[in-house]
Amino acid sequence: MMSDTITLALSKGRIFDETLPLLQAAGIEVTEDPEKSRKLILSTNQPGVKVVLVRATDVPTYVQYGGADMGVAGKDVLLEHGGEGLYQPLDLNIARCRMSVATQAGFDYAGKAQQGARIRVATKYPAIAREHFAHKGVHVDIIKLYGSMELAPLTGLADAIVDLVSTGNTLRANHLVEVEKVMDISSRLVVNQAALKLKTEKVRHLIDTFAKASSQEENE
Ligand code: PRT
Ligand code: MG
Repeated sequence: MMSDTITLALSKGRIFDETLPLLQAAGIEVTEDPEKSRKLILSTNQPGVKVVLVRATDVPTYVQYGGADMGVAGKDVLLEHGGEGLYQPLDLNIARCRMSVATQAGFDYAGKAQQGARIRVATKYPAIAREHFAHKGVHVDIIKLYGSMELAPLTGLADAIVDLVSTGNTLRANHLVEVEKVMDISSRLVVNQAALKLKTEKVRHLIDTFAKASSQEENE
């Protein structure tokens, strides 16, 4: 990417939508609607700022290798990626939800997830799940899934799932209950280490503006 341009990696959907007000606070207006166009590189009203659209799980990778100078990624995604080569200056407090353990309503989670016991957990988040159960001293067989995790306890594939919960509607619709919160989740700003050195002024300005804009929202 051109060295006088700042590229920001965002994923379509809630992260894009909730980052827009932060960009606006920095005077940046994205001039194309990602839901109406197939373009993956979006211009803004500022010639020196571009947005690239990538899958949520690819944001850390783009920023790590300099495919983008900055990005916005969920704590879930960052913990699974490992955060290597990323400067993480700011919790933006957007796209909030929680990581939780869920089971079928009749499952005796408290009884089964005891120290020294063994349970089967299906999840898209193996690193987070592994760390959670290791901390509790529970042996865990992790089954990695890429979607429709709610099916796993219903079909007998696993005793429990570890997944993101927001309203709880998805769990309720599938007769699952949230039995334990693993952690609160929000999205963070991530910055490429080289961009921080080579484009210090522009990067710092954006970090400062986002910091003010996101804490203002928090205080409202
Ligand atoms: O959807 P896609 O496969 O394209 O990619 P993605 O799921 O990785 O992206 P996206 O945009 O859905 O999520 C991006 C980030 O938003 C995640 O990494 C989280 O940090 C954050 N976030 C906040 C959420 C949610 N809330 C959320 N509710 N991500 C996913 N969900 C899903 C959850 O997995 C579950 O299927 O929504 C469902 C639960 O919602 P409720 O409201 O029914 O409880
Ligand atoms: Mg999704």
